[in-house]
Amino acid sequence: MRSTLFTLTTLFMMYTGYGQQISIIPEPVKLTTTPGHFTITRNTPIVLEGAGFNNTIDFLNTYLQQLYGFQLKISKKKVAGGIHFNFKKIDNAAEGAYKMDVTTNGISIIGEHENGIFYAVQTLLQLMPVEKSAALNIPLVSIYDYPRFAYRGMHLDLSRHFFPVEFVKKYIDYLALHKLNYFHWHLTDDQGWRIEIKKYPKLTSVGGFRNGTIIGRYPGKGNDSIYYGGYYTQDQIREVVAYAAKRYITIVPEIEMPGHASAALTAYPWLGCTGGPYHVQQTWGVFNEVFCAGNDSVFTFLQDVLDEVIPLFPGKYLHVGGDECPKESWKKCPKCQQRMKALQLKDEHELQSYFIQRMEKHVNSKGKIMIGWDEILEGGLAPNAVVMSWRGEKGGIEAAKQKHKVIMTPSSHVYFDYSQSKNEDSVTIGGYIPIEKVYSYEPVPKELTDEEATYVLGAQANLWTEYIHYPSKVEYMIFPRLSALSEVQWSQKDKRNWSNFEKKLMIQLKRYDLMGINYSKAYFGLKATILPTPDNKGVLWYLETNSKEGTIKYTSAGRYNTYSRPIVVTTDSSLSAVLELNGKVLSKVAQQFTFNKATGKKISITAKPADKYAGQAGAFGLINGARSVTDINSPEWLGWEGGDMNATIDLVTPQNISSVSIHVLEQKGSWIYAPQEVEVQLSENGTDFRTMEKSLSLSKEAGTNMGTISITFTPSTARYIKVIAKNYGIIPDGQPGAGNKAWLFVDEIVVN
Ligand code: TNX
Repeated sequence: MRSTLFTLTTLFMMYTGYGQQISIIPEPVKLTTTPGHFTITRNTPIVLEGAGFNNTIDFLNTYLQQLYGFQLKISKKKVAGGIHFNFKKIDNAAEGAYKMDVTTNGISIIGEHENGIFYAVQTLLQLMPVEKSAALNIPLVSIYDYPRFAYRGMHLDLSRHFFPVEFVKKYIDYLALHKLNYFHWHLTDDQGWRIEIKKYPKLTSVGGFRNGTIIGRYPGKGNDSIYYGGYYTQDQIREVVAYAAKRYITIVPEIEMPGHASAALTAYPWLGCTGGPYHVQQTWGVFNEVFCAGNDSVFTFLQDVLDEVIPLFPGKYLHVGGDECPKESWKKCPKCQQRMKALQLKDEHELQSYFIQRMEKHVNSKGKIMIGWDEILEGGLAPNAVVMSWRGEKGGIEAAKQKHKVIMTPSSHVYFDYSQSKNEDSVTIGGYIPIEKVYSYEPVPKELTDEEATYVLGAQANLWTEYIHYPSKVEYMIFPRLSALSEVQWSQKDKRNWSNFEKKLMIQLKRYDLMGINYSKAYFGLKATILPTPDNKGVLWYLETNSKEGTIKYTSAGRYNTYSRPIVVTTDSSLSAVLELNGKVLSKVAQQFTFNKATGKKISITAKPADKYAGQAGAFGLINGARSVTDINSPEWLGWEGGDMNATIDLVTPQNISSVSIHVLEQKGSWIYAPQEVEVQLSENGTDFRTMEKSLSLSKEAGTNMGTISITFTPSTARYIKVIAKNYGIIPDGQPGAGNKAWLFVDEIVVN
């Protein structure tokens, strides 16, 4: 028996008597430790007190074989000193609960269900040393654990880029190791149809391949003209489903409708409103090639497709997409218009809603629950649908208030296609979601009452693969953010602690090394932030790193200096810095500063930008002397979805001013528009403003999507400058994203 005197319960990092760190991700509900350890050797028996442990034992033995070079044998007899598996009821715990006790006499694992036993083993793997040759000393612990959320998902887009079955299985293993239980398999989109449908073979033979792919970031530097594609046969799908089931992972297949349908329309042009011809898309974005909503044969086709898909996936959910469906072609299509008239639908949003509701009836009739992206809220929600909230939390909040189940997957926190570093070398879709931002995500929005909160099934991260061509890049994008995600999904809210997680992460990364995983080292990179100086006479270039090793050096006037405190910048300058270890550069950052009368002064804005484009150090980013040099993929941008920029700069002292300009992004394919109009007002006291001039002429910079809007006026003296940039409004017909709110992106306001 263990003496409680020696039992140490702590939320924080733990060491065993032998100095081995205990680092379990996701953090369990309850963990107590005692000095000492139990050693697993090749002779340690696995003792089964029941049946139904095969999946778990196979997983454990495969892991041991791969990492430590041996497997364990199963003992028929109840011998002491082994790893004991047993089923027992665990009171008041959620599905997937387990208990594990490691004593000097062996390991006891109990669970209520098979998945609990499986999760216990995932925890056990994390108690093993991260050095290959070390003895498998397992610290003495007692753990009681169960998940916070029933839905713990991770998505993978196989349409934009295709990955072989072997890699999909590896991906599933990664999810299992982090105690996730849903894999959202995005199988169809504009750039490729990836699932065999026997009744419609052209979906894959034609729709599964494209004649080229855009080079570089959208809008791209040409096309590689390489025939590209692939698909999964139904046999392969069954194989993957079975593989996932052995890891207690349910696959949610996604068959996109009514938008993102170019690949299907290319295969069968009669599915579209115009009859084509269509082509499998070679670039990224949102396209007007959508399923016709006025033609009954289209519904028959989609039902046939689902009738082949549904039997392949035993899980209860089927995802029908529903996102980003432009209404262009429906507006021009006589059949769609006829349908709207006949059903007295007031607009195309109601037609989309009709489309989804009609499909839901079919899905429900087959005993499945339909999931859709949050656009399915527009025009009326299908009665039994589960909503995946991706455009922030809004959709999830609204759905939960309507008593619909929701899965939170906001692009502000869990889009793993976004950069995890501010100075990312490789091409990504944009944005900036470092691991700490993922970790900070709370899936239950505070706007919900306790009762409404029960509709939140859980959370999921998405990996869209526009800019992810190879498995190694998939790993780079999901790791180590997957570790943070797993605590968001599994751990109790009061058990989540960033500084504790940071310590555990150091061990987790070593485990990833042991497993040969290609993870991002952004966490250790140099981070640069531009901050105001207390006297508003310049800006501070603040450098930091989480790396315990290396020295930060920066160049100034052509020579290296060791960084010790924020660098004060007061004039135009070009700075660069490195994190250096033994002459090797681990990470680098560079920044160009261009000064004007507003740089480093004070600023306030009325309407806050969107969470995911909130800028560096908030609104100060607009007057920090720094601009984006890399189009959308820069943390310099502040972005408003549908809203205006209304900024007031305080120059601290009155100055003579004759021009104001703002630097903006115009990338229509990504729904980002230059403002309709920019207005400048001046004031001496900050209350009474006089309007100077308005301007709407954008002068574009050659070779980029960026440009400047300048307002010049008769020189005037003022201390306060109000700059109002009016959002473009609703995206016009004929453009990608027509009918949606345009984004306004601004990175700098220049006053001269
Ligand atoms: C939006 S999230 C999409 C995808 C893109 C992704 C890129 C969603 C439902 N639709 O089609 O790949 O953005 O981040």
